[in-house]
Amino acid sequence: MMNTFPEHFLWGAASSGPQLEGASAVDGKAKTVWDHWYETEPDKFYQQIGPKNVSDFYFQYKEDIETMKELGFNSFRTSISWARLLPDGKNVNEKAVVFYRDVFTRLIDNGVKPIINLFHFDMPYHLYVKGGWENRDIIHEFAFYAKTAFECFGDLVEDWVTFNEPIVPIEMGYLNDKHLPAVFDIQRAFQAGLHTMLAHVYAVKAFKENAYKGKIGIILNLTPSYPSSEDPADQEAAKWADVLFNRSFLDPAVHGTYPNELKQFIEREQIELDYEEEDLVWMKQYTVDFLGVNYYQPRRVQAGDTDPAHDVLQKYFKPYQWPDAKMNPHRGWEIYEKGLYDIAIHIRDNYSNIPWYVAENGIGVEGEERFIDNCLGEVQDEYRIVFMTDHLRWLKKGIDEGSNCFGYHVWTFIDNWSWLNEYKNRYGLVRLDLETMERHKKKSASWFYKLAKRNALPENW
Ligand code: BGP
Repeated sequence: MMNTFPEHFLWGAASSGPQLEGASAVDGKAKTVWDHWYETEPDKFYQQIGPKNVSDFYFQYKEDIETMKELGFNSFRTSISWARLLPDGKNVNEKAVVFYRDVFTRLIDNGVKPIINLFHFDMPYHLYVKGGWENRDIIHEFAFYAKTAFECFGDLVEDWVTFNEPIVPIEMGYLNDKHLPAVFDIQRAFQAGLHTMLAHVYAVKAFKENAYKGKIGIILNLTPSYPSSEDPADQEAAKWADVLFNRSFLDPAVHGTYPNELKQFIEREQIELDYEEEDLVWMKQYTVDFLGVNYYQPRRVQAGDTDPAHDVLQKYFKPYQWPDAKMNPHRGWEIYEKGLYDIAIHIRDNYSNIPWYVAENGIGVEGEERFIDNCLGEVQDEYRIVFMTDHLRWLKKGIDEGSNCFGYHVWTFIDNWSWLNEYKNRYGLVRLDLETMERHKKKSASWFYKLAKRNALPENW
């Protein structure tokens, strides 16, 4: 049928340990960089809400998993907390094993396939103080953690992800002040980025060499780069934005090599990178089985400045505000549904049509209590339904034209804590009452149920 998705299409939501679990100082979990940052600079956090007791999944997961079933989910992605599973980096925390095993077992028993990610921005603090991604030791620390997770949960989990948006801690921490270490240093950014990629490669190697069952992939935030005009200088700018922000992780993960343009950039900017020859051998050999793509917004760019004041990237491209852009004013992100189709076709044509899924797509809205219907007591989030429908239409077109997409996950299930905005913008299909930690389904929850159960867009319901 025209608006029906492929058989066994995955429907569900994405979240992460640090944004959903809470209990950040409970049952032996060690501190992450976020716990540390909040302890030292709480003013940096919106309304001073820190990571400690977010969304309460650690205590309410049994009921929450029942709710997932009521929403029609057949899959759910979250992450294991490295600092919970291996508080000192070496010894397994049995309480974490019990918790995660029960979560995964209940998901499976409720017909919800767990897709389990190993890293969602939550570096253990004891590793951060040793240099975090800048210290080569992190590669082996991460591979050890990955192997521990495969050993502890490999009988339950068959769909593994190494990283969510590995570029974000680099971009936001080494070229911005939104994640720690909050510096602007292109040399450090590239070294940390290379170590992140190698940590991924050595984790995939551990997975394949030990022949664990299932598949392993990576989740990237692919932002298609659109030039502001036909002018060759603007076109060139879009190419650089794509090389730096998409291909820097996409090419090595899928093709096993870095793009030549990235090597040119490194030479031109005189960036010195430490690595070992065999790293590149393993990178070539241990590519991913599948890709997750987080898509919220496109990147619009124009030609850069010849002599930028301090931001070296501005030589290559500058942001461009398209006057016709439809914006989500709460997040300041452009809404451009066709971007999802462009991604689908790009993966089909340039990335061997590798199996992929939409691992995050959603809309964050401030002040959602405005939309609570007094009789129903339910947030009437029509805008979220429209947002998902419009993106799904473009996704469907990409699938119809042969792109190998196997699922769609909305960000998110229950309103989550966010890195930069805490609970300012709400993304969930289910509303979280911050006072009581009670959950209330929004209108989009019953809409999502129909979508998932009929495996089709609304015209076929
Ligand atoms: C993605 C992250 C998520 C989530 C989402 C929404 O980039 O993977 O962790 O936070 O963005 O963004 P935000 O919370 O900043 O509004």
